[in-house]
Amino acid sequence: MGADAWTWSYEGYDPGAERLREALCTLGNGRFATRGAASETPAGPAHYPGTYAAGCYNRLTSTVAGRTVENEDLVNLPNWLPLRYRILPADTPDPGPWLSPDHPQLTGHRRTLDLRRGTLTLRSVYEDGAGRRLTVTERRLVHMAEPQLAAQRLTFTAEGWSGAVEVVAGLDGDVRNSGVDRYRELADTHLTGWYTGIEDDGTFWLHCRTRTSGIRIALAARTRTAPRPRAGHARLTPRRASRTLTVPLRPGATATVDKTVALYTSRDRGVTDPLAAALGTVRDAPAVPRLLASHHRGWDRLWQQARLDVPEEAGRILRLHVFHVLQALSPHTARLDAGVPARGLHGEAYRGHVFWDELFVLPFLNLHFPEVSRSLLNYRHRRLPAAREAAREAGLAGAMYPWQSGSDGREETQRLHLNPRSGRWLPDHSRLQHHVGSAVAYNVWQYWQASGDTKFLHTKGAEMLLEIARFWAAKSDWDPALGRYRIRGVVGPDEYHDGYPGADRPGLDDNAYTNVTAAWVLSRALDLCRTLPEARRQQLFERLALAPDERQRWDDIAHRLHVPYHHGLISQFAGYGQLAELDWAGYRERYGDIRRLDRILEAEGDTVNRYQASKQADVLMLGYLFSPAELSGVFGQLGYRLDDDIWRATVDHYLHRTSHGSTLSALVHAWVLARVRRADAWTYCEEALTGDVADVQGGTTAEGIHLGAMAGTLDFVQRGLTGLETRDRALWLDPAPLPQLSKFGVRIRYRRHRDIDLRIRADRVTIAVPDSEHAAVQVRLRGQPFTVAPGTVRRLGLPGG
Ligand code: IFM
Repeated sequence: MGADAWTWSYEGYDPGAERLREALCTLGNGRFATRGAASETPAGPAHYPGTYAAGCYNRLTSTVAGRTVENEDLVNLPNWLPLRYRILPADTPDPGPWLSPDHPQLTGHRRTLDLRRGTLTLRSVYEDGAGRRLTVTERRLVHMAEPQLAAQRLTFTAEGWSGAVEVVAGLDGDVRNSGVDRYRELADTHLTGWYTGIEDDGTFWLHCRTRTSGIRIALAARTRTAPRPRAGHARLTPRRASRTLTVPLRPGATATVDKTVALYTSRDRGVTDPLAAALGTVRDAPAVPRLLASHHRGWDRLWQQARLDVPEEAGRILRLHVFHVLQALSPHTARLDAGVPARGLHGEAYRGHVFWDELFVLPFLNLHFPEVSRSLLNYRHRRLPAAREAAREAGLAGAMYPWQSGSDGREETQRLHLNPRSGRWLPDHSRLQHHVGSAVAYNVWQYWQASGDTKFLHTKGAEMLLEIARFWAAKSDWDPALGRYRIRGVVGPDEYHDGYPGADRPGLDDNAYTNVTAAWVLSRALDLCRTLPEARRQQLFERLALAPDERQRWDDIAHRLHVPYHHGLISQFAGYGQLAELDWAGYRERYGDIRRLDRILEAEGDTVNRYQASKQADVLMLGYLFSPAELSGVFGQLGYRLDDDIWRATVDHYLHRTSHGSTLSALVHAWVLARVRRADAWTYCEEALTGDVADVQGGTTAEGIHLGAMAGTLDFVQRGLTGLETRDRALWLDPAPLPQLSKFGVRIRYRRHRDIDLRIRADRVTIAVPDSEHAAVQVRLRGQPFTVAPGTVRRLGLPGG
């Protein structure tokens, strides 16, 4: 792997690593993205050239384990990459073989992602036994300024022969969603109604639609060559369109083939005829060199807004994370109706669904691209009616957001999931992770605090927050024996435990994370009710039929929800302390990798429900969401003591009982340990950083990056290590740099101030606020107040540092 600070490269061709590299070399612009697959070959065991447009889903029915199941997937769209080529030597009538990285004539291969400019370059060298050498370089982009466009430039160089290259540029609609092996028993053909064509000017195109959601999709491609082609013809089949070009080539000279593609769907705003739009856009598109220049400028603007200066390897990986987060969620996303797909637009794992992972993503975006955060919250707001309906069907009030969300906000979580280790299809109760609602509420609040967008908070934000609070109130039952409210029958962030051993109903009672965040949501909802302007308050209360006694009940619950403890530490859920201890050392010795302990135990005929064993941070998530002061405040409000000793004991307990079967886990542990056990934080930080680049979860990155963990690592630097909070109209800072990450800088946008530079050194903080007409920025450094006027820089020693 190359070591330049702004490039990410892979030397040599390795079919076994190809799918992982494809995911990590994906190019996208927040509207659509395409995996970094070779353009010479269709999908096969080594290659999976997927293209996905944000929010473009389709639903199919399948039969698995004798049951009919419905699944909605982010659709793999027609492949626009195909570019095949072969040598036509002048001295023989026989064409050479079609070349690709899989061909034995390949003698060199390098794939380079240029993060600064947003391009992928694939360089392949082929040599035949007769001394002919062909070097092919493909530079590829998915345009960051013209989000319907993508382009490829192939450059050919001949050595030891002359003649021509024959190039076939294609659009391939014969694709399926077959990128995830575990889903192979599920229906995967989402496209239908294909037709293709070619225009007089040589532009060829493909049109199709999704089977049940009826989204129309059109791609149009234009080719240009230099020198001019000697010959050319088109080939159309119902599902494929291509153009073959023969381009002369002399030794030492180069020939180029440019392919520019426009992609539209009927979901695009202002588009009634995607094909007409694609044809018009590709016809008017500038030549590839100019497209490259405007694409670079598009990326330049983004890098200005998301600047993160972290030295060395950690900085290089974090830059890759910024790159992928912005390819999945960019300012273009702000114009769409789309949520945060857990695996980016980079693969088909989790079917492109939207989980609670936005909890790890929006806090990063809030401080750079608040308009993107707002649009992602709008995605949730548009689905508020569906969340209300789900609550109603469950016999509850308020809004019950789905654990997995797709096109219309209904619950998309599968009823059955496959344990690949045992081959058994098992009931899936993960839909009981109702804490996703608290994540939406938390993001509403965080977004408002960082952006100052009171209009949003008082309208859509308030509706969501109040309805989620209402759901928690409806879900809380008074237990007279305990003298507390309880929330029963849920699954917490640790997805291992989905019920009590031997119980006849799924779900657990009083998951501490769920209850504490529910109390927090209820309190913020009440704060909002108190501070809304009178007219708006009346209007909202009337619309939601929110009576004073309901608010009183919220207040009561927010003070009296149960949080279970055992042995003086916070229990993950009621009864957790009675579960058996697992023989961690024995399982590690026997299996090596025990990240998916649930699958191992199930395959052994046992169940993880019997053990004090978590897949990922659960109780410790509380230390991720809340600063120590805020967390002990919420516990205090609930009538519990949470001091440093209890928190430390709690952290230690779960640290030794977590298998980290999710990429989110290492991130949360790094964040929490940075405050509690600094010496141990770096191990988790490294694991979080390398989660995708080293494919820590053993093969999952090939199916899509882990967007929550990637964005979370950025936020770890931005908020975790700086202790940055945006509350009470001030920037609160409480830096906790790690010895291995003690010097860094971030550029943030805070309310009206753009480009605030924040630099941390082990013993001091520097804050630079660019000149503007806005008021000075209020800063509280470890509680001490400072102001930083626009156009000034303040260097502050760390109090108590
Ligand atoms: O939301 C996560 C969950 O916390 C762990 N399993 C994967 C989901 C999607 O990323």
